[in-house]
Amino acid sequence: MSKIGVHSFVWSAGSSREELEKALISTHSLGYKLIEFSYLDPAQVDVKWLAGRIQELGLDVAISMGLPPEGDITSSDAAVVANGEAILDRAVALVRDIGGTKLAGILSSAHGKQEQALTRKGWDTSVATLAKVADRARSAGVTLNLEIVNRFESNMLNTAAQGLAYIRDTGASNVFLHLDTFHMNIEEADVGLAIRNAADKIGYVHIGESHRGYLGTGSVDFTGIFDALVAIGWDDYVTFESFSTAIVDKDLSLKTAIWRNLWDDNVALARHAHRFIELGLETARIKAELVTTSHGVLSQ
Ligand SMILES: [Mn+2]
Repeated sequence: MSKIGVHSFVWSAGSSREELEKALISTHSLGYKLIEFSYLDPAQVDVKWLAGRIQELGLDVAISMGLPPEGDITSSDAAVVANGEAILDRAVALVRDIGGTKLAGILSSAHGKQEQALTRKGWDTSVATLAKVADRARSAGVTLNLEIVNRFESNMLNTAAQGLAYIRDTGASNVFLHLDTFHMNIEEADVGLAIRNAADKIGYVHIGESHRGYLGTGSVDFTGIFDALVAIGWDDYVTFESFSTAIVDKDLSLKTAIWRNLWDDNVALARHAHRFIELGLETARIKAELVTTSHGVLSQ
């Protein structure tokens, strides 16, 4: 069985109890095993209640976030870096309190288009800061999964290879890559090869189409991706991520440039995505078996 998750923004960008409950029920009833939430402010959301509902439904949970400009840990301003470190610590605490183990997203730099190239000093500041957060995250049982995003959303980690170099520099054992097929489709020379090359450091995977809508209706090479995931023995979550103007999170919709309506019916979308991912992985497994099995041509 494949472990398939869904980002809560497929359901709603709201964080009222009613909206969260609806997102949980929809996730569960369509057969998804994990729900991913963008960072939720514990001052606004009853985290204890939410953790209880997640557990009652037998779901897993992940939290994702992107650092804001005022919390950019590549900054030369120590106050900005300290703010970013505190934001990351709060997110780690939320993952722990909500019953999860994975913090994902853009954790090493600000999320958004930058006007300047990253400097060596910026890289080093980020590595040193994230290593400290990782140390504390370890005692909370939380891994940090660095989302590799395209050039328009960060000036830091745009390819899996860059992410591997960053992880090496942190020296931390609980820092991994969070790969996303939408971003990889833009930046990687070969998405399948990139997955194979990063195999032992992949911690989390987003499945998204090139226009962020229905899977299979854009230009992402899902055959190559599912083949690679099967080849590396990936047995952890792949999470469906899709955005449309039908559901708008003020901050994230602007940063990810969601200007078009790719769908209105989120139930139809999510049902299709689950079937698409499950069948894609199953087909890749059958292919892998076929090319390694030598059923005889000889009759008895
Ligand atoms: Mn993503």
